[in-house]
Amino acid sequence: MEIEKIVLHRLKMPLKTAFETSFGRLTYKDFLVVCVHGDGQTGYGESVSLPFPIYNEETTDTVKYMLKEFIIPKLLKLDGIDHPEQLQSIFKPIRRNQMAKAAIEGAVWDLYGKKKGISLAEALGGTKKEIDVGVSIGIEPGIPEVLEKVESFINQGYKKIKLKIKPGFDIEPIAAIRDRFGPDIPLMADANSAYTLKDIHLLKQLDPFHLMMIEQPLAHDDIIDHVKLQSELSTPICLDESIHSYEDARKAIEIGACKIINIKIGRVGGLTEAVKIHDLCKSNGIPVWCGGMLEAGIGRAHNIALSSLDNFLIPGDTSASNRYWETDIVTPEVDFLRPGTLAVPTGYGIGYEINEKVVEKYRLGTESFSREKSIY
Ligand code: OSB
Ligand code: MG
Repeated sequence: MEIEKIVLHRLKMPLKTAFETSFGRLTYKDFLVVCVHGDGQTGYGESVSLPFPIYNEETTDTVKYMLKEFIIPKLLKLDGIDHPEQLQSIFKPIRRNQMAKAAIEGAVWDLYGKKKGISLAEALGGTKKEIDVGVSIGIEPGIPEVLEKVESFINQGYKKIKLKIKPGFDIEPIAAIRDRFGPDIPLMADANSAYTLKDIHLLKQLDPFHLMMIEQPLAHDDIIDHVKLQSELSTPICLDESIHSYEDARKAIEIGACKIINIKIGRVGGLTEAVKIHDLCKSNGIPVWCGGMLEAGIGRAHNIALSSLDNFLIPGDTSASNRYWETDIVTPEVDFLRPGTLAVPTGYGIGYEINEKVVEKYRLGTESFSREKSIY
């Protein structure tokens, strides 16, 4: 595969409704669409970082900086690559910056699928034809608003309801959901690191609600304290923020820090690493699911392809485009095949076309980098 030209579009898309977590409130998504041109085809990737370093240390500006200064020059120097897996060794001298690496790696995987004439799901080893999906509900002003949202998403058919919690907004909303919708709705909580071990007694109060799991209750960089917490809780712990690599996952599993792992392609540096973590979890009997970063359509398409691997046993956060967007940047938009189920596309690569009109509508700027010269 020749990599001849790389184009970055910067987009700012307003969310239909604000999304609040324990670390902050988001009203728009600011991201990069990465286009990798080679052999007459174009592969697409999307940066999943947030505009602020509140989920991890990266931001859309740091992603852009890393791409421009270090990652793109490395790729344009190559004589071509045979397989996207080779990017891992090419990126190795660059520490961390997982979301920057993943944005371009995703585009190269798409290009690879297109060139081979296979879907991205097939290229990754996925076998599922359809995937079940859930939805993530942000912190709402009050319990009535939470109940209203839960009801609406259940009616739409979503197969997992994930509620963001934080100290002062945890036991009560969970109790209210169970009270109203019963013990059988698939319900989980995501704390985004809002608690410490001092809160063990509080977190234990969640056990009677039989949540599917509690996601990332403790610090974003911890696995040790999670072992202690898991030994005291019957609710399974799922790690999100703490897992940046296969090695992180191996250690967390080995010491018993979690029973489930949320895999986000951006957080772990790309699809190759995501598949490795999937395989590791599978061989250890740890179910995984695909997390979300409020992606637009390209990022959603990558998540769907990844979720077609067989150990994605729990519905992920990849909701339909209309959960967040007035109009998405792909066509067709990501939509249900049946309520709560998305089809895994069979077209080449990501299997969605780019809606250039929508990209243009939300575009703040474009930069192009080619083999001969870089135009800033
Ligand atoms: O912790 O999973 C998270 C969004 C932004 C940052 C972190 C998280 C989230 C979500 C939303 O929960 C998932 C989605 O719908 O994309
Ligand atoms: Mg999370």
